[in-house]
Amino acid sequence: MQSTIEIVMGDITKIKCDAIVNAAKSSLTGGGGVDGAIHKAGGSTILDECKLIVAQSGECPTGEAVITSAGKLPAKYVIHTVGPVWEGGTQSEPEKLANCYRNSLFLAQEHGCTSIAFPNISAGVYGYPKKDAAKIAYHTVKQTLSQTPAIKKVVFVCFDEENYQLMLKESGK
Ligand code: AR6
Repeated sequence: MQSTIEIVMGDITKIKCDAIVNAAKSSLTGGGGVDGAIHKAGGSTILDECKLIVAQSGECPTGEAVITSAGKLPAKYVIHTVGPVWEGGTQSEPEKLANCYRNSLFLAQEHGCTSIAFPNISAGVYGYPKKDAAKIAYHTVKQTLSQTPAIKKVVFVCFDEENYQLMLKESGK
């Protein structure tokens, strides 16, 4: 079966996929934006698991991903990945952002997930130019799906109209 990529507008905490992805910070201590929304809706077990991961393995480097349960959310897992802070494109931000999508897909597959939902990683507080972020998000996922045959459905969950339109454009729709 061919994998599908959906682009929707909405709140990722409401999405019923095996895994939803969080745009976290390296300390995995929660924050604003989608990170805040996920911890608020999911409850304290997610933060407890994040603290355990940091205690055992240290902070999560930019571009890497770790997995926890999803607490009270409809998803089974939350994959926490750390997007790059935009610094003008001089700090390998495109490669780091692509790694977020790749590593999240691989981690989801390792945990038996068949569906995964992504927010627009780095396109908020971290200041990544939205059009460039959308391009990397869509095309990295499309390319990586050939290496993650277990993943049958990817949903890009956009929180605002601008990101939604940019993602649709990248998808050719
Ligand atoms: N569902 C889907 N997308 C959302 C939601 C939601 N409930 N809420 C916000 N977004 P951001 P970043 C969108 O700032 O740029 C945190 O404080 C938002 O509109 O959440 O990677 C972390 O702790 C934007 O398009 O993440 C880090 O310190 C996208 O999610 C830092 O922010 C990402 O915006 C990470 O910054």
